[in-house]
Amino acid sequence: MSSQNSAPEYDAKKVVVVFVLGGPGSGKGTQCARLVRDYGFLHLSAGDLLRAEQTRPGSQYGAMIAEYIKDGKIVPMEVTIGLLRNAIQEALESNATSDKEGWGNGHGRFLIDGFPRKLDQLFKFEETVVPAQLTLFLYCTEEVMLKRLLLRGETSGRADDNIESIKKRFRTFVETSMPVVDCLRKRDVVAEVDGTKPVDDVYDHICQAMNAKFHQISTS
Ligand code: UP5
Ligand code: MG
Repeated sequence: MSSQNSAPEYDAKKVVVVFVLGGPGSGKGTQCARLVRDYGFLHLSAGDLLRAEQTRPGSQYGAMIAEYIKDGKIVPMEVTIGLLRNAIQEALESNATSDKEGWGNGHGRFLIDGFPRKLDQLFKFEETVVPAQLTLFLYCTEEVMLKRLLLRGETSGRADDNIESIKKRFRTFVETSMPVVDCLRKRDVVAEVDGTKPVDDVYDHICQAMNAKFHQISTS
């Protein structure tokens, strides 16, 4: 890592990062799946990476991650940033992506979903890994998010899709994660999207923001 010389590890002109933020159940994962299909981005969900690390045999963080996720608390950033950084590096080195548009020769495009969730994570990630070029923020009411998560909880098997954990996740989002969105807003790099609308409408709005930012990037 390049933290010692204070320059980010990747050049933001080559490694394009879009943060996808929003409350629990606002639709981040759903919208990212569509962006992967149409824009040649790789989807890195911080929550998915943490859940995979939690169940990885031999992981020293498994028990800690499980406890944090159930309580809707934010896992220490060293763990999450390490997982994201490894995933970025692997993708850049992988032959699987090298022939895709926007990829190869150290270039890549990443949707970072559900991260950063705390201001210190934002600063550390951009100082040591790479700054993001755009943030998509899905705003949504807690009433709508609660309904979606309880419905998903009937089949998801996620340890945090239950009413106790959901309430904690909402509180953490308002108290700890919204300051990240506010900070990015001051830099004028946030596309605000109404996440309460039907999936297709939300996606149309996201595409407008993506096309405005990355004129030539759509592959569809
Ligand atoms: N759905 C989606 N969009 C819809 C729409 N427009 N209309 C109707 N229904 C819609 O969607 C949720 C559900 O809603 C689905 O059933 C979907 O079909 C439906 P989804 O796209 O999954 O929403 P998403 O925003 O991705 O919800 P998720 O539950 O994944 O959000 P969280 O932010 O809570 O979860 P995440 O996995 O990111 O994090 C989980 C935990 O990991 C955190 O609470 C925290 O403990 C930990 N974590 C960290 O510690 N650090 C990190 O950096 C990241 C996570
Ligand atoms: Mg998700």
